[in-house]
Amino acid sequence: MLIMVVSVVLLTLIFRGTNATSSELQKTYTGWQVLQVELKKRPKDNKLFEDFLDLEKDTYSMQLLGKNRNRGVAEVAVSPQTLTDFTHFLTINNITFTSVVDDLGNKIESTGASERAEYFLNGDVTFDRYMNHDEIISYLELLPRQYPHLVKLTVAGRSVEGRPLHLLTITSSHSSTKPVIFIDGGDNIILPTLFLGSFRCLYLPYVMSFQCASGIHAREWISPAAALNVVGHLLQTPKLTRNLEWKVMPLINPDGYIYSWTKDRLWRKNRAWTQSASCVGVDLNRNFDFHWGEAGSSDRPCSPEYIGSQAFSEPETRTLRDILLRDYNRTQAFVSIHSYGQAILHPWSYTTTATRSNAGRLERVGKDMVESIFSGERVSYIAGTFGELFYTVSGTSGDYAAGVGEIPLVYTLELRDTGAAGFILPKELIIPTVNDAWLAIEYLANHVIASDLVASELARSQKQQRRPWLR
Ligand code: 0X9
Ligand code: ZN
Repeated sequence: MLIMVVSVVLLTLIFRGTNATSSELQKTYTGWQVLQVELKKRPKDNKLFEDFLDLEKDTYSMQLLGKNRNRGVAEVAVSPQTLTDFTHFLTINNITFTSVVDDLGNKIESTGASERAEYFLNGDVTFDRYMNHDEIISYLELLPRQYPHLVKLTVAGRSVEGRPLHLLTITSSHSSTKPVIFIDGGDNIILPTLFLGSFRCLYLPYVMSFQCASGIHAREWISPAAALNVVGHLLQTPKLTRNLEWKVMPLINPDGYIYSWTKDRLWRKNRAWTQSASCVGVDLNRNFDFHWGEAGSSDRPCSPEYIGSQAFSEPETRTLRDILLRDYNRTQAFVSIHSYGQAILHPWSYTTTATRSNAGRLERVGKDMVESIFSGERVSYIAGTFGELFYTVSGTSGDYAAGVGEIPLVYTLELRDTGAAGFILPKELIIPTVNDAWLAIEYLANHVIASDLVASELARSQKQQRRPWLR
């Protein structure tokens, strides 16, 4: 019996192993075009176009790269075999389009190949080109040795293929004391205690947390680069590490990132096996348990926006969830970094009809972040909700952080560009683009620090009293 079980396990592993390597030649995109398609003002007038895309949601013949309601365009990559059908469909339906990339394969080869690592950086960092997975990890691993008092590196979980999911905790405030008012206990509280009416006013090692997650979508190579640049700046900005504890997950989807480097430059999802024998991967940004499986997501495993077999079916999203909820009572901000679209987005993404209770503040601070980017880099971003500006999507990390984590300041950064290069952002734009992210995050961090600590902490302790299980 034991021998039978062992053989079945071995056979499965061998099958999976060969399936994962030999059957997957590199996807070249030779002859694929990227078309920019004009969207109609009223969403319902785009139904025909959306239905067409939906039929082709298996990525073999077409892929929606981006859709921007605000600018009124969508970018679609189309295979040579489908091009005639698609352009015919657009023409007979009076939908205007232009070709923005005439051979995607060429573009990936010419810009993509030269952007890849020529040398292996041993623990160093560069923004002159994109860093591969191993380079990113060796940089992360050196940080706690170089900055032992500031940086802690932990493995917060494992990806589907077993790779470590790294979490950086950056703060210098381990021993600093800050005033906090709270009602009733909490296990991070130490003496001395002063009684103030019905409140106990404590001096305790307490610092607000700022969380940052990137690399959730494999093909958005600028995203982990932006997070590493933020880390680099933080290490040189004592004010921000003294007053905040930073939790940064620079590469949530390492399996997908590697796959995008080696097999398919436009790969978006993780590398989980699905119910479908031929389709791999769950869109991690559709797998969170908040309005899971609603608008803008798909229950078909071949779709790039596949939601997974159930909410939090993936180890990568479970890991991020646990980090989000662990610091529930003191996390002020959560930022997820994506590309592309040049936008600073706040919840909700799953709907355009509901408004979050602190929408006014989110909108104001979002606009200030846009201004901060413009004054530093002279490049225009837009601010608003994802649902309004782009399209509705559900099961995202941002909506979960806001809806379940109840984190006050939640933003998704969609970095450069607006579609001409899209995910294949040339290496010359890495430095200015990661600086956009830093300018926005630096502004937000200063805003968190300047906000009324006592008032916000009082509100959160009351909330925690109501929901003690969310500690
Ligand atoms: O569709 C997505 O998952 C994100 N856009 S992307 O082009 N990078 O794929 C945006 C999600 C926006 N919402 C939140 N994270 N809240
Ligand atoms: Zn993304």
